[in-house]
Amino acid sequence: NGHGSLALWFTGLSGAGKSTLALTLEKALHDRGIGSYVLDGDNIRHGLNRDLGFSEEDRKENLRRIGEVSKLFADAGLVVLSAFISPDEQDRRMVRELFAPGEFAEVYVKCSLEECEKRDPKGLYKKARSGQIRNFTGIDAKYDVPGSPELVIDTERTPVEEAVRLLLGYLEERNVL
Ligand code: GGZ
Repeated sequence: NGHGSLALWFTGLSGAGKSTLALTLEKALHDRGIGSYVLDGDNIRHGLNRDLGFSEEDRKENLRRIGEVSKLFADAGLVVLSAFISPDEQDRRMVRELFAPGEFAEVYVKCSLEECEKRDPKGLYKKARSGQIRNFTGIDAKYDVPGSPELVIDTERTPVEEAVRLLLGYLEERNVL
């Protein structure tokens, strides 16, 4: 691999810590002189994918486009850190298949629904429980737990600094660093 050219795909429930991990890793990579870029709901769903909602079909199209964009960033030599719920195992496989085997790794950001609901940083679980939001992942929309992710980070037990060390160790193993 040499350097760059890898997509790390973070999957997990809303509030599990995907974006936090990706953004903290991005800083650590920058400190090591490695170029990376974070894609998440905040920079994709308000722009490129503003036409998409949260039906199964829209989530699939959301992830298909993000997969293609992730590939472009990886081809440009960056470590791309894509942080999306990506609840459907088949959709995640579709994204994986866009990449060469050595260019993609799935990171399951593991956190119980109970804890995510307790964190509820944007108050969305509360709205989902009260019926103000429909099709909310974990409440009235499914999340397929990844069957064979390359990495699992349990954010209920692992502080973010330690999680970043694990991720850097993994990137070293994959000869990205
Ligand atoms: C799940 C939703 C929903 C519904 C709005 N279900 O924690 P957040 O707020 O900041 O991130 C979540 C984001 C999920 O978008 P993704 O593109 O990652 O989802 S997917 O991969 O399934 O396409 C959440 C917010 O959008 N959000 N409505 N109904 N999350």
